[in-house]
Amino acid sequence: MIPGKTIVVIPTYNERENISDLINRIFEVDNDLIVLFVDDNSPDGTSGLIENIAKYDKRIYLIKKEKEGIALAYVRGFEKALEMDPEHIIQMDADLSHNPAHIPEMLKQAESFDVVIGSRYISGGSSCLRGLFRPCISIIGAGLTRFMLGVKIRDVLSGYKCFKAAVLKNINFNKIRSRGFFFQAEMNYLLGRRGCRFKEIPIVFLKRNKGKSKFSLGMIWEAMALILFLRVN
Ligand SMILES: Nc1nc2c(ncn2[C@@H]2O[C@H](COP(=O)(O)OP(=O)(O)OP(=O)(O)O)[C@@H](O)[C@H]2O)c(=O)[nH]1
Ligand SMILES: [Mg+2]
Repeated sequence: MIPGKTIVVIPTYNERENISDLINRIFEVDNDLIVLFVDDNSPDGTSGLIENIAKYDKRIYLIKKEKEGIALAYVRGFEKALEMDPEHIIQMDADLSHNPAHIPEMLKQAESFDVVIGSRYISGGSSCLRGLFRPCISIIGAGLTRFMLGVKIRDVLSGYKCFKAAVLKNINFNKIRSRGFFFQAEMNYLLGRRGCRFKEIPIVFLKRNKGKSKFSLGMIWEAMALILFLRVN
């Protein structure tokens, strides 16, 4: 791949324990990727660790900012990435739930589609989240979002995606209302309305081994309010 043509945007909040493994695994897959972390001043020192690694590795960038939630971390990351003029922008979580091994297939599919989504809910995909609560919230949330917003994507809340940079340039990020994980669905909705072509590829969503989840009940309320808002508008 041409160096610098794909930028991987990764939001981080208290992910210090996962950063080194994540970086190694990303570059094992593809040496020419650029990785842009967006850290909300994590109390565990995530940004300090990234800065130390970035001193010796020019493929790593960091945005440091105040705590504003995952949606605005993506927005700042996408804005910065677009300034660097890539062909593709990938987004993924820092906790190794999203296996970097899927990146080559994402980039292959991105030659023919505008947005490629790593999907747990198509044939060949799966989620290692156990218990009742989180898997149910995820599956019911995806179903409700699809039904209410008419978005024909099985894993509409997936946080593992690859965009053609050109399609992200057309999004007015000031219009984004989400602050939590519903950002993923809102982006799909906005891009769908702009006629983007989507492709889902199967992924195995792995359970995080280190660090803590930032998922909260408040995010569910926000998602429900936004589904209604977008539906009515
Ligand atoms: N910059 C920034 N990153 C965040 C914020 N909240 C979450 N993240 C990151 O966003 C990614 C997804 O968050 P997770 O806590 O893994 O959420 P989740 O995958 O729904 O929850 P688990 O499955 O339990 O891990 C991770 O890389 C987090 O570090 C935030 O407020 N700001
Ligand atoms: Mg996670």
